[in-house]
Amino acid sequence: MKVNNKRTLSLMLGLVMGLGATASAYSQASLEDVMKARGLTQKDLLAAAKTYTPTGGRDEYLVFASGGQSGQVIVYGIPSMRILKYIGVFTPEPWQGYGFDDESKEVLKQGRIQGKDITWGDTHHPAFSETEGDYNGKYLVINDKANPRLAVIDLHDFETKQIVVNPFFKSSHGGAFMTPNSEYVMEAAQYAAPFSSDFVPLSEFNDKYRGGVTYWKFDLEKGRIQPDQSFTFELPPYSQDLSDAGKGPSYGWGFTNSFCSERYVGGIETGRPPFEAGCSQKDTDFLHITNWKKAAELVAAGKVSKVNGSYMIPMAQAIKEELLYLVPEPKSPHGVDVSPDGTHLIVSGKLDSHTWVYSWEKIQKAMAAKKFEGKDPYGIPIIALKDALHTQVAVGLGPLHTQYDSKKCVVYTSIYVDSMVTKWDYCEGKVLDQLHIHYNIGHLMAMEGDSVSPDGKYLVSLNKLAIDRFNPVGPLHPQNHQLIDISGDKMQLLYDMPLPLGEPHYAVAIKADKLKPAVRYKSGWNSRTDERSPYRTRAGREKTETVDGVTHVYGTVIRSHITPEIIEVEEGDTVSLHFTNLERAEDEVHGFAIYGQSVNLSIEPGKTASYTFKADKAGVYPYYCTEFCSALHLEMQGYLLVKPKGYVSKGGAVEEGQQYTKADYDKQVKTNVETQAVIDSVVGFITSHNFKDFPSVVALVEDATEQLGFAGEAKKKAEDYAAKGDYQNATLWAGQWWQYQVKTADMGLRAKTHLEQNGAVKVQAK
Ligand code: CUK
Ligand code: CUA
Repeated sequence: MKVNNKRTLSLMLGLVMGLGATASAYSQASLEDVMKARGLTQKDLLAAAKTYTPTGGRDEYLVFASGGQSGQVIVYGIPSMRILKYIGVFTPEPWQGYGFDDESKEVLKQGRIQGKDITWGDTHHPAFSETEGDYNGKYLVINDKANPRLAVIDLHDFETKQIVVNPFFKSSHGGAFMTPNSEYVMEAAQYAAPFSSDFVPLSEFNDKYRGGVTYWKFDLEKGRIQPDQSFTFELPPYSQDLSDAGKGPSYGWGFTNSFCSERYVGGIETGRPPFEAGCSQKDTDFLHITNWKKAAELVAAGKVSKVNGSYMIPMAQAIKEELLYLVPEPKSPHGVDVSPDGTHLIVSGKLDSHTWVYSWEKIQKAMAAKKFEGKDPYGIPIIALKDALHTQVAVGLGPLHTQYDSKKCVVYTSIYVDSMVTKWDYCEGKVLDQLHIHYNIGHLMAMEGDSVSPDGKYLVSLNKLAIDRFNPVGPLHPQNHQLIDISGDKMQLLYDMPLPLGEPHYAVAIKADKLKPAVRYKSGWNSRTDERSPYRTRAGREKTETVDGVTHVYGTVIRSHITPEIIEVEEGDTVSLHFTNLERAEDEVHGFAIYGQSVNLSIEPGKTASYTFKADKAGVYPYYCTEFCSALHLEMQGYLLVKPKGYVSKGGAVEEGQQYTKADYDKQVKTNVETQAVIDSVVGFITSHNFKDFPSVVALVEDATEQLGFAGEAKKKAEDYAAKGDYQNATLWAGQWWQYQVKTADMGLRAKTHLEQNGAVKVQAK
């Protein structure tokens, strides 16, 4: 340990004297040499220059992408395509402690289906909360297709706060889609099923199986879905697919696609033609148009009944109240995308080579005139195609989804079968450009593309296959997100990003400066409920308390110790550990893991995280911090001692490994005095510069000052023991005093380096 001390100190001194700032040895090779050696073209170089982000640089946009089968959300930057975070949503994720601490287990518990834990999700469509049709940067909602659920992520800390389960559906794909003021989140069913959880034979498919679209009430203030104010439209057993909410003139309405309006039920094993044959017979399927605004008024007026404990509008009522209409749409449609001004809708049929542009004005006229071509088998009025269509454009084979540019009338459609993006003009109905991608594009996504004011600039192609794009890693290939520059007339492919997680379905991108994520929590915070935790513990108030047979440990973590360090319980006890991170410093997270338990806590500054378990076997269980948080991180440890029932202590104190003398104490004090000189010189440097102009340096200085305060407390203890001649305790406390000095110096040096590298200037000494 003494050797270690010296090394750390000399390193610090070196840094102070500027020895650590070595001149960067740039490669002597010229750009031409590198291009030649790596076989790069001018075009490659241009693409690289458009995406390359130097160290410390930030991205202009942040993307929130569905993590597909991982049940997570992936956050990355544009144009760098650097991955910043995987957010645990429907699936436990140990790094974040998600699904391991008591607090987040409560969130996952909300997502139980018929009492069963579901520990994964098939995430498809993320949506930002909106204000007047623009992303407000507050919340993100995403669906789970496999189990019809939605999750709410707070963008203040990028954590999942809520999961809701659809009270009617057995799967859901057409969510999440936000209405323009986040009034509601749309979630449409996919595979028709009975609304009850009962067995219903397929022979009753037409009568008892149902589709639907749920409008989940969203409270933008609280950032939570309110199930008790949400309502569902009962829809025919057509397989509802994607949705989109109207805006501008179409505000108050929602649009939902469907496929398999043939209502075909397969049965390949009994010789019946498969689903795929029966579901693609008709030339058209149905676009469902629902009036959520009027429906909400009916709910508020008490005119809608509850089924399964939730408001449900039966088809007959929706027809009678003029809330529900159908319009034919191209064969096996997939995406429905409302234009930013809300005047047009673009629908693509996977089995048609055209995109169909609908005019909301025409649709409204037909509705007002009650001009219908007939009714579907459930009595829903059908508006004739000619009374709704603006134009059809041949864009390529297998069009899926459409994104709107910032330029008026310009859109981009993903072409699945032909593996390309078609840029076209929906006002004029003509193709403008086409770009091949690799391979089989699904969704595509433009910057702020779902808002009323898209930014254009970049497009991401979310591909279904990667095939030969990357180094082979076995039969399961990474996914491929391709970045495309759409700022010019011609689209330019810039970058391939492999994502080794789940299938990319949809993604949304927001201007990075709209997000204002926190650096720390308010002290003692339950981050999942966003309330002060009842287990919040302040420095010096750590305690153990048994309430109703549960041993509660109110602990704290701060560099570099866990309080308490020894926990003693008896075999069979239920133990509930609660740790509050006392740090205020940015990025000073502590973890917590314990032998023989499936737990990792991620305790960010200010957070209180808990872990409750039964200590069912006597034994010794070491625990430790799982984040390399400081030079003394490895020493951030402790023991849980589970004593056998009825164990009687034989007495005796904790054994001392090493005995210390006055000489040891004096030596430690000498080190501390030298370290203080280092600290003073760093402080001198910082205070003689305009450090207050650098917010991150101000934060570091605050942290350093706090650590130095702790050093002072330890110094006092050391000196008191020395005065009493107790050199054992005096030396140990002097060591602790030095630990706090090291942390202070660490912060101080980081601040000094930042000032040096960012052009801080000398100021007049006061
Ligand atoms: S989806 Cu269209 S390609 Cu929106 Cu679930 Cu995957
Ligand atoms: Cu805290 Cu390592």
